[in-house]
Amino acid sequence: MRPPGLTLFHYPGCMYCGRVWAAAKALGLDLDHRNIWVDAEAASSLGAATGRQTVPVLRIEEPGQGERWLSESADIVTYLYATFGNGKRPGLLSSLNPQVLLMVAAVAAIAVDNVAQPSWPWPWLLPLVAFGAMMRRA
Ligand SMILES: N[C@@H](CCC(=O)N[C@@H](CS)C(=O)NCC(=O)O)C(=O)O
Repeated sequence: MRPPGLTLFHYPGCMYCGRVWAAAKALGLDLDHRNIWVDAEAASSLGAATGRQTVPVLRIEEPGQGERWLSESADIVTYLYATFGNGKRPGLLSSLNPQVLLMVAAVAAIAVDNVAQPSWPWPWLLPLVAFGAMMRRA
């Protein structure tokens, strides 16, 4: 379902946006979204509201209450679960900080690479898979 009044400001390849997309998918939300790389009007309203071009940012428009701009992927995920979760809790992909996830995957790859000394660098698929998971719908 498309929740009325919510718009996600994002751009492609943004790891932190991937975290929000993962939460939205888990909750069955089809968030309205604006890519600030191609939508100059979105970029300028984001800049005017937050003073930055950092994404993700969720614009929340509530009838009679104006609009609110929610930055920080973790806060957006918390808001989505609190509003639409019906008691559900965020899954691993949306709870983990993407940079931590990538670092853990890279350390695991180095460890496997050192221990198993494989002839083909398959352990490096780990960070690639982690990165791909975060980029979904980015
Ligand atoms: N702590 C923020 C980090 C957001 C962040 O670093 N976003 C990157 C893209 S993934 C960004 O917009 N960088 C460009 C900028 O800050 O101008 C969050 O969790 O939302």
